[in-house]
Amino acid sequence: MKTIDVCLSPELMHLYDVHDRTVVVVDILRATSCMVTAFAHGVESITPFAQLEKCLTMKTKGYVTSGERDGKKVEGFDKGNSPFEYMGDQVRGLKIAFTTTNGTQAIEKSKGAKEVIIGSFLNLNTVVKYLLLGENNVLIVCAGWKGRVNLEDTLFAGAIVEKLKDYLGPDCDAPLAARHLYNQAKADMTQFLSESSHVKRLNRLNIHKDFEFCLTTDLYQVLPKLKNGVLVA
Ligand code: 3SL
Repeated sequence: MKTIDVCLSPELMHLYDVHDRTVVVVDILRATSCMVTAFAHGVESITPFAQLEKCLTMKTKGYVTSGERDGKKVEGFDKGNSPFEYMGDQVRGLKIAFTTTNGTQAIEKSKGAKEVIIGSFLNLNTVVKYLLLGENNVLIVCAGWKGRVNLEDTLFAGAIVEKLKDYLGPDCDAPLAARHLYNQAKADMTQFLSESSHVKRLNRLNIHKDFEFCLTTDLYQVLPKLKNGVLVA
């Protein structure tokens, strides 16, 4: 039986050997939800960066620069980190350079994996099917917030573990904890997450609609995958 594990924070990545695993990076609010939305609307590629400065230099190479720090669009960047900025005909064919507080950091830390794919509730079942048919053991890497655990990424991990429970065995207790949490939350995830730290943070920035959108399940069927450091659909 293949196995599944959950890394609850990128700070715990040193505990995991990923060279033979498929890693699913998740940052529900909002980086990986933006990436999935962007590919669903036809962007050509997204190059993730951990550092702002490096990301910004891509502007001179014809890239659209996207970025946030602490939830706010970065000065000098073309786009921020709202999924609504990645919809419609104007994003079709774009090459995007992207940096975020946690999501792109988690991608950076996952680069030693056999393969890296991008997950969100928006493409949940596409991710599940891919993991089911694939031959690798799985690690879900939750982006969290500045090294700390968050609820929304843990819930996504739990949803994957729940849906694959008959096919992938847990490697330790983190997948079990995530699964129990998801089962407790799934009837009303909006309510369950209402007191979570990042939802409060987004509310302070007046971006509650992003939160509700990012909890939409299976709106898109795209599967962003990292190839030579670049995400493609
Ligand atoms: O940390 C990240 O990667 C972002 O998704 C955070 S925020 O939702 O833009 O604040």
